[in-house]
Amino acid sequence: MDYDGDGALDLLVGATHVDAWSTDGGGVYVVFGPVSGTGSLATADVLLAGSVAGGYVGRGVRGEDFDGNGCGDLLIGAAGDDDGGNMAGAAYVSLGGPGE
Ligand SMILES: [Ca+2]
Ligand SMILES: [Ca+2]
Repeated sequence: MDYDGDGALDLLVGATHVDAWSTDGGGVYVVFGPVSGTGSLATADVLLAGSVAGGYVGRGVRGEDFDGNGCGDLLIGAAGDDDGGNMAGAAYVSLGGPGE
């Protein structure tokens, strides 16, 4: 999936226990490609982090061009998000493109 539209595939990594904004808010790391060798997520290009404690953002993540503009977009699951009710879960879409 090419999130930033530069023609190189990018790497998505769901990390449900990331505490960037809240405890176990979770998140999805994006590493812009080309990707090779060994690296650390501490140097990832983007972290899309959940703000709901225990939301577990990144439990599922799918990259696909949902709006048909030629750039990959992200569908991100948050299994523990309670905004819609106790343990209702949530899904977020992040539209990719140049400059993302
Ligand atoms: Ca790319
Ligand atoms: Ca798109």
